[in-house]
Amino acid sequence: MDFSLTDEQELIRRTAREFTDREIVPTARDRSRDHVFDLELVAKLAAQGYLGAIVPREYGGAGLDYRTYGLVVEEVGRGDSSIRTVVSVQTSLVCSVILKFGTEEQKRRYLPRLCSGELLGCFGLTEPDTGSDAANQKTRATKVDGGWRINGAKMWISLGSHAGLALVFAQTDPSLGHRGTACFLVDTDQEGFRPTPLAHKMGLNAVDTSEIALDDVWAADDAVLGTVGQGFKVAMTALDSGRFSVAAGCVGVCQAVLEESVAYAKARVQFDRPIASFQLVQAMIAEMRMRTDAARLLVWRAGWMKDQGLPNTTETSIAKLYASESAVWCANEAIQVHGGAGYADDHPVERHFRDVRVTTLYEGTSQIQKLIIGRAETGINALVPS
Ligand code: COS
Repeated sequence: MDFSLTDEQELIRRTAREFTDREIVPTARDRSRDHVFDLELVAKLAAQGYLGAIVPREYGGAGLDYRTYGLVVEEVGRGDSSIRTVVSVQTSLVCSVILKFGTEEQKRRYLPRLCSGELLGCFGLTEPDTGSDAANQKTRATKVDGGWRINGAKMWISLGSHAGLALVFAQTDPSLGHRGTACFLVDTDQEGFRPTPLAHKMGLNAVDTSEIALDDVWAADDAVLGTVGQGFKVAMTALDSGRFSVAAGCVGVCQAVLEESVAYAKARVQFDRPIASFQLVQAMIAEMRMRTDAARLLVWRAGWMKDQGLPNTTETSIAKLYASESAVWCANEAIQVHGGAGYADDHPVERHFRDVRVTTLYEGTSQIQKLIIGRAETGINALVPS
């Protein structure tokens, strides 16, 4: 693997860095304070080509490879994990699987509008009683003339109240287990699709997270993504891309809190010296730097493997596990460097800490990532009773 970036990658990275510093960072505190999901900012992300970045140009995307997509996501994540979540959901959880499993007609109908930001998408897998055990969908899809009726509920759905298109995973035949699951491309503009934004989250205040009631929701036969029975595979494929994107965003958080900590430690004077001159402060900064570098290299490896077309589920889980745990660790440590000042939102480290906490939970908890990695190493599925 070549660690150097091409001139084009350097340019895309620098452009994303400048965009983040100009459009995202200055408003991040207020959007978090006021719980504002800024749709104008989302339109700017789309104009930059960051929604659907990996979608080929013929479908309206930017046609980036995964390594380059990861650079963009890192930069956006350095500014604001709420806004990075929009990029990750739209690009990885929604566009990537329409691209992979969609019919030509489905791709032409949805991808250009998703990439342009005209349409937002959401990913309806998690349910009130179905989290890690994603194969155990309680939402039911019943076959009727010309299509399907879907009943159930979804939980913790990013963009759920703003999406015009929802990928809804539902069980069509419980006797088939995960092989009975289907993924439906659901038009949210119907009475039975009822999202409610979740209030009182710890972080990610500047992006919508909703629960969704599904009451006789309609999906026509041609709204099945992939085949009936292929839904679980669609979900896992989406998560292979989504976990990569979360990991890249977490590298951005590591970088942000490292930079904030260094700047603060050099400016803050105690005992007549900048606190950056104290060995115990330097030890914290050194470990933050080490984790940031290691997380970034794991993300680059996973991206490189995706671009080579190599199997990469394990390496993606390793990147997601390490980058998310490191981002939580680094953000916590950055607050320690800031002392009392880090406990209020005058400094971004407070927001990064609250926002990044969810990354060891969503798109597969750290425990699930360990089971995926452990299974790959041992050949034993710890989730199946022996
Ligand atoms: N890509 C494509 N297919 C995959 C896959 C992947 N990464 N991982 C598994 N599959 C397929 C398997 O090949 C298998 O296919 P067959 O039906 O042909 O046999 C099927 O999916 C079932 O796989 P497996 O037996 O590994 O499923 P498990 O029920 O053991 O579940 C875990 C595996 C735990 C890894 C999965 O349920 C999971 O990721 N859970 C966490 C869910 C999650 O991240 N939720 C957050 C939602 S977004 S906020």
